[in-house]
Amino acid sequence: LRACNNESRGALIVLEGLDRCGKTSQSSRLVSYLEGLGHSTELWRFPDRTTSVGQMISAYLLNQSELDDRTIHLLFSANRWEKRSMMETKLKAGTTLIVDRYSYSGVAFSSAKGVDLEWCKAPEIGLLAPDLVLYLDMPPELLKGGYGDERYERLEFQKKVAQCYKILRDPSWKMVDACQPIEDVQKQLQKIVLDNVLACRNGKPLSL
Ligand code: DGP
Ligand code: NA
Ligand code: NA
Repeated sequence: LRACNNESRGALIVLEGLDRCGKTSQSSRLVSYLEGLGHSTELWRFPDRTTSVGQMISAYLLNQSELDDRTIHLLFSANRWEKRSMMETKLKAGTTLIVDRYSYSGVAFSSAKGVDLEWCKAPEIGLLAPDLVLYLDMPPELLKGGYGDERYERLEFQKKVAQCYKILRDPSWKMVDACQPIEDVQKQLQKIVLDNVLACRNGKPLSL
């Protein structure tokens, strides 16, 4: 690990991708890896289903409640907003956050339903900007082990989400082929994180 000269805050590292592409297990492996290198690191995920907003989201995802598309969109966003200050505190204290889904999921999943893209982006403005976005790329047809029972876990819908992610994607995103064996995906993620983020962040301010 290269040394960083500036007084360093933690890095905000986001993993994105379709359902069942391996984000969750890759995220936790990344945390163990960074902890092993002596970096204070935490695993976060959105939606965070533990809060009261998160419980509403969870009920919706489990098809236990019905909500208007824009209403649920704003709840997902609110779930990120309610964690913003804690996120900032942790980063400033030097803790790196590995975040399993963030604003890009918010925009991709709602715009896949046909909600206007710009409208979807608006409530995300002002959240903390990630230092690195890692996209686990896997064709929807190849998703491991098929889908579960939650609301969005259907092939036709995931294909639309993949299209929306493509629209959102910018050149700074690091694309990783998630069809490779788990260990190979992890090795690539580790290398990208070391090369791009921890090595030197140059004190990039926390803003979107
Ligand atoms: P997960 O806990 O990562 O399996 O995510 C639950 C589901 O919710 C998954 O299908 C992705 C979707 N999702 C995650 N974040 C958002 C969001 O902000 N907005 C919408 N509409 N869907 C989201
Ligand atoms: Na899911
Ligand atoms: Na996940």
